[in-house]
Amino acid sequence: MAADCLRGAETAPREPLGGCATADAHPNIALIKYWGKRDEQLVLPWTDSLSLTLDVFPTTTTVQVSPGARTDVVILNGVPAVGEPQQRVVSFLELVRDMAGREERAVVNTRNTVPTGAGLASSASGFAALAAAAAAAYGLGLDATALSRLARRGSGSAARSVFGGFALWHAGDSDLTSYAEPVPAAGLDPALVIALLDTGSKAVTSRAAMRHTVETSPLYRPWADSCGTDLAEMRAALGRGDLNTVGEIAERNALGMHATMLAARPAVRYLAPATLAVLDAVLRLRRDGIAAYATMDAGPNVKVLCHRQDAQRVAQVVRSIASRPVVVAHCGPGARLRTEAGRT
Ligand code: 2P0
Repeated sequence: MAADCLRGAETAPREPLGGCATADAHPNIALIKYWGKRDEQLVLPWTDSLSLTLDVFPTTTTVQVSPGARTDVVILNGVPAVGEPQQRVVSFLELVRDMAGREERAVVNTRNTVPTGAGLASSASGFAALAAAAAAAYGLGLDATALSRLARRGSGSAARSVFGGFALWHAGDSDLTSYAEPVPAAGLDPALVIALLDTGSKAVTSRAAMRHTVETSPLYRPWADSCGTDLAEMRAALGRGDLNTVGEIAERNALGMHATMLAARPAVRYLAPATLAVLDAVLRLRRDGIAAYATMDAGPNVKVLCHRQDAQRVAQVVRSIASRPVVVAHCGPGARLRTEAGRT
């Protein structure tokens, strides 16, 4: 793995930066999934999860504190946000203001290069970037662990995007004990081939779907219990740089998560016919001796984990099956503050 990937997030300096800060963050894809909260308010999950932060689809967010303004303004890709997306950002700013003992409203300007709400982790990069920028703009001096806790409050998976490379989010049982940290992975530098089968917004948000799954699926508890074993085995495999075992565990964990949804009442089904066609192609690649393993999130898109040197071959096969765009991603960095932009 590139040394960059092991570096923690570059976080806010202790001195306030004069009320404006810009941060960049990347999405992460979970290899051991987070699916289900024990506490909705604090965003505490039932299970630990483990992810790989990517080097594609960054989010860049600027937070400008506006003394005298009566409301927060949220601009998403150049358009003022309204409704739930706006409310989530405003609630998050309230949290930051409470922590900072401040009251001024802010202008939040976000550029998201990942399709929003398509199961491609836009909320992970989005809230990791917002947490880093807002914490700096309001003068909070947070270390990487505290920043991960804060990002978690915006969106659970954002706790992991604070870090580059592989990150483990400890479920914990309180605000203090629920945060992510980097995980070493001896020499592993894999690729993730992303099949963009459908980049439209999903019909059911992951937040609503995971709540419904926890409440109604008889398979939820057995899957959550299996995550402990999956995590222990995956950490061991990462420690010895064993991509085959990492991939096998990631694939079974993702299929198990989707099984919990399919067994929910009524079922939640994110997987589409094209998803299954790519899963078949992944099986064929394995039969041909290529280490390729699939994972899917709250959407039909498939991410195929493989060795860096096999990525183009895998991408070619996936593209020919799906006739849809394919993006090859690698290990990416944690959330970073652009300090020079912050000194206003
Ligand atoms: C994950 N996903 O571990 C799992 C796998 C989707 C499937 O984290 O409610 O947007 O904001 O905490 O983080 C998507 O859930 O949910 C997610 P909230 P989030 O990546």
